[in-house]
Amino acid sequence: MESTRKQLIDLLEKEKGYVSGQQLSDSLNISRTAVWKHMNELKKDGYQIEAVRKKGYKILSSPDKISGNTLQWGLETKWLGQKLIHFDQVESTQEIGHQLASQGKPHGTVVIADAQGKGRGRMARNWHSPKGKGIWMSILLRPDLPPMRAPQLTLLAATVLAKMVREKTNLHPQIKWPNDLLIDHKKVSGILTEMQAEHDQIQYVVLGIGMNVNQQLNEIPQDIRHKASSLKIESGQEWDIQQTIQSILRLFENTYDSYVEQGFEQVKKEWEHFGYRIGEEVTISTMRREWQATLIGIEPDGALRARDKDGNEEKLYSAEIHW
Ligand code: BT5
Repeated sequence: MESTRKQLIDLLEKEKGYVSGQQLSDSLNISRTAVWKHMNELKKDGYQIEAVRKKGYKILSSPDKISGNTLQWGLETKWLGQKLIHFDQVESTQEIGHQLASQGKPHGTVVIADAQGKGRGRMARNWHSPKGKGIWMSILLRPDLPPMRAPQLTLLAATVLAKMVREKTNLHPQIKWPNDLLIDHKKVSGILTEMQAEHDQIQYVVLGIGMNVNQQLNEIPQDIRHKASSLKIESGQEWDIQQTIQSILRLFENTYDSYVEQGFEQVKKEWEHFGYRIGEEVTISTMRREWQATLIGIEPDGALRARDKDGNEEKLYSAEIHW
């Protein structure tokens, strides 16, 4: 169901001139007072609206900054992001995700921040999250799955990001196992899946997505400039962050729903389509060792299969790939 405010914005944006309060109230089947109240809410969220007696309302400009409301108005999802919390600045949306989970917030709750002070990657690595330049968001999921299937959610999220980029550009996104989205060999996005489990059941998952969107090259920290990039750098154009978030959430919901209904097989196929260096020789390292191997693909459970030069095959659940 589209929200009334979203419909109001659509009506006002369709008309180049003024739309009378009566016309809006007729089209939306709400009272004139309700129209007026909605207008005030829109103004609070940064819309500049002109109201002229006997003519009606007109949008002068849309907000240049996102908010929980503006994000939700264009959201075409059934459950994902129906509860959505937006912050200007947090330490890490992952932390907030865990807090919300322990407060019992529902499956599909989304936390988004314009900036993170202590964005984190895997193994307590740092994730650079400058203000207004990217998507820093965490999704709270309560899947009815055993803990061993949690890594599949990371792979699922990576295919969603790759599909979003493919949908909107001519670029060729690739996924480096397990959690990096690359464009032209550079990391544009990373995923961090953290889970709380008890017995043989996942209690909840906080799935973090960090995506560099509008950074220019000089806005990427120097120490990672050789291996990191943004959608803007790769596509040569500025992106609408709000629409990009909405597209990711829509694709995520669709992909997740079919994963729950039909299992991992389709995600596996999509992942392998985008898989980076599959069939090629790479260097793999774990805490204990480093070796050369050919990447074969992913297993039905999401593990990476690799073959060393003696022909021994191994399933990997956690490792770093280098080349
Ligand atoms: C990841 O870790 O790639 C997972 C990143 C998840 C970030 C999201 S943002 C929303 C949510 N809230 C959080 O606090 N985190 C999640 P990993 O594979 O360990 O990669 C980390 C490494 O990527 C760092 O050690 C750097 O080398 C590099 N890196 C840091 N910031 C980057 C950036 N903005 N873009 C590309 N690479 C980056």
